[in-house]
Parts: sequence; C-alpha cells; structure tokens
Amino acid sequence: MRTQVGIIGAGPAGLMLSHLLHLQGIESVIIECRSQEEIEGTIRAGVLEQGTVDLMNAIGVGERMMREGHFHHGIELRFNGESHRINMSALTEGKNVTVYAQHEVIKDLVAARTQAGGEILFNVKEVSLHDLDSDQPKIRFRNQDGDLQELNCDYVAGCDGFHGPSRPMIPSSIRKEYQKIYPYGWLGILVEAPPSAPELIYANHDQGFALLSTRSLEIQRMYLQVNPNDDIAEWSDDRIWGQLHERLATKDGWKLIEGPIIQKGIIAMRSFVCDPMQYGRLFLAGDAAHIVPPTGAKGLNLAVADVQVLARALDAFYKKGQKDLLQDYTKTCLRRVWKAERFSWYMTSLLHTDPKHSPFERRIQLADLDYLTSSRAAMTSLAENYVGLPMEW
Ligand code: RFL
Ligand code: PHB
Repeated sequence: MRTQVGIIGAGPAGLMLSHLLHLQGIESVIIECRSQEEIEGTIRAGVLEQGTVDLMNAIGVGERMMREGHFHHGIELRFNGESHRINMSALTEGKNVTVYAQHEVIKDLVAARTQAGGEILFNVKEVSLHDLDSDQPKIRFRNQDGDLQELNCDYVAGCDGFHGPSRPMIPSSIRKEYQKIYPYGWLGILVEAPPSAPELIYANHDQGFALLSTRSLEIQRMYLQVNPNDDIAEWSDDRIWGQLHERLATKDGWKLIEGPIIQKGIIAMRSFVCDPMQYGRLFLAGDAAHIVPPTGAKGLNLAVADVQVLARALDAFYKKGQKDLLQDYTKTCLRRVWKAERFSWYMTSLLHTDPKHSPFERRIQLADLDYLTSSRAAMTSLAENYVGLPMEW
C-alpha cells in the first residue's frame, strides 16, 4: 500500500489532519487500533475554542456543531460560597467557547472522511514505524483480518495519543521530555438531568475542586477532584452527590439538579511536553506530543492547532517543494503548546486543593482568586487564554 501521508490514530488530531490534507489535494490513510464504535463512543473533552469552531466551519464539518452545540459567552468561578462571572465575550472582543462533545466532533470528522472516500483502517494491531530517517518511511501493522500490511508513505503523522508507538521512535538521545504529575484525579460523571446553570462553573472549595459542565439539555457532565489512586467503587452515587452539593454550594442557595448517573470514571492529571515533536519524516501531533491537565480545556484544541501547522507545512512541501515550514514544525507548535501548558497548570493550581498546602499557601490561592475576579486586567488574561490565543502567537 502507498499513500502520501500515513496517519497513526483516528482521534481529533489524525482525523482533522486527514481532512485538511484532503482539502489540499494530499492523500492520506489513517490506521486506528480501536473500532469505529469505540472512537465514536469515548467520552472526553467538551469545550471547543473559538479557533477550533471557526476551523470546523471553514472546512465544512461544523454544521451539526452549530445546530447542537452550546455557545458560552462566560464562565463562573465559585469560591467562598460566592459566584463570580468572567464575561469572556466582553473581554475578548466577542469571542466565546462552544460546548460540543469530542465524540461528536469525531463522528462529524469520520462522516466527512468517509463521504470523501477517505481511508480509515479500524481495528489494526501490532503497529510499528520504520525508516523514519529515510525518504521512504513505512508503517507495518496487521489489518482487522490479521494480515500483515505495509503502508509506504512520504511522511508519517504520529497522532496516536499519549500511549501510542510514535513518540518512542524519536531516539532518546535527542528527545527531551518535560513532565509534572499532579496529586489530583478527576472523577467525571454523566448525568441525566437538565442543566443547573447556563454556563460552566469552576469551583474551588476546602474539600476540593468541582466543575459543572454540560452536554445537552438532557445530559450534564460534572467533575470532582479526588485522590488519583481512588477506586471508583469507593465513590457511591450518594457520596458523589454529597460532595458536589457541598463544593458547589453558594450563600444565596443556588440549587444543583440531580439525576441518574449514567457513567462514571476517574482520570489522573499530568502535564507533559516532548521536544522535538519531529524526527526525520515523523511528525507528532496532539496528545502524542503533549498532555495538559483538563482544567484549562485545552487538549483537543492544541491537537487541532498542531495539525493546522502540519497541514500547512505539508502543503508548502507538495505544492512548492518548500521544506522550511516542516523544519520549523516543532518550533512553531511548541510556542503555542508551552503557553497552553502554562495556562492549564495555572488553572489547575488555582482551583484544586492541595493536601500538602500550608494554611499560608491556601490563603494565597484564595487571594489569587479574589484578585482574578476583581481586576479587569486579570480577567482579560484568563478570558483570552480560555477562548484560545491567536494562532500566530
Ligand atoms: P487521542 O484522542 O488520544 O487519539 C489518539 C488515537 O490514536 C489511537 N491509537 C492507535 N492507533 C493505531 N495504533 C496504535 N498503536 C495506537 N495507539 C493509539 C487511539 O485509539 C486514539 O483513537 O489523541 P488526539 O487526537 O491527540 O486528541 C487529543 C484529545 O483527545 C485530548 O487532548 C482531549 O480529550 C483532552 N481533553 C479536553 N480537551 C479540550 O480541548 N477541551 C476539553 O474540554 C477537554 N476535556 C479532556 C477533557 C480529556 C479528558 N480525559 C479523559 C483525559 C476532559 C477529560 C476528562
Ligand atoms: C467537559 O465538559 O468535559 C469539560 C469542560 C471544561 C473543562 C474540562 C472538561 O475544563
């Protein structure tokens, strides 16, 4: 088999890259180790930056998002039993975020690729990368019937998430990895209930962080800071509701609407950056190259930003034989990545309760929240990062 760009992974990065390349007349094949049902059913991100929404509309995959997504012009920060609204639109000249689930984005991208005759090979196994430092790199794998296959390509895009096989192919002698593991986990639930609030609520509380998000008028998404080593079996529905009520309570008696919990799970939180994001003919994009804790809602958006840079660089190569954008790929992406890392780390540190914090550090955190919600300059900084920094920054 031969294609121009071999893409490993059908997450947001791989699917979006394949679609962008198709619009530029560049062929690609995606190989994915999970089934279509699995990738379209995995519950993850919910918040799309303005730039991600604009891109989806520009490339013709935004129609359902514009119909079913929720456009949020602000977020609420809650602490000391009081709510403070950050009016993002007013602070960023009309930008906002869209709440539209990642698996819906995936469905829309798979449909667009399929409609355009794009090739996505699901359920592959034993994926390995070869000859990346030559001009004829290869991906070997077993297809869903168990047959050994070789995909010859000009370039390989490693869009295979944090645990995929691409990143370890960058020799350890040139690969630098930066990492921070947080002593926090997020317990996430999906609830059958109407929304309790019109916008997302990020709450800081002595008992730990809580986040109220949404998926639709019928399904809500909520998160609780827990110990990352907790077993989900220790968290009965009653215990979860008890903590959500306590951490989200306000002095003016705001009410959280309960409903049946239809899914729950715990995720660990880390920050991670791999530098460089490329080696020979291999280019990493999305979670394969970097991870952020979900507090800033940046992961999917960063994946989309990476593949925009990569698609542009590949276009310059195929149309004009130009290699400088490909050579600069890591530098271009990491400028944005490190700013998103900083913001996600900041939001995480600001909002979570650290069991090791002294009373002094706890008061500093509350002072930071008080300052943030009083100063227009501080609110503007938060808002412009939350809705997404411009691509060229
Ligand atoms: P993905 O989505 O992990 O996709 C990688 C794909 O590669 C496949 N794969 C392989 N395929 C073939 N061979 C192999 N050997 C393979 N190994 C892996 C996998 O099956 C998978 O299909 O990476 P990608 O495309 O880089 O996308 C990244 C995003 O998924 C991630 O950053 C976000 O979900 C992070 N995130 C959020 N991001 C946001 O922008 N806004 C949010 O509101 C937000 N909330 C979240 C989040 C992540 C969360 N979790 C569960 C970590 C909330 C949560 C709870
Ligand atoms: C979500 O709805 O899943 C979500 C919202 C905001 C975040 C993280 C996740 O910061």
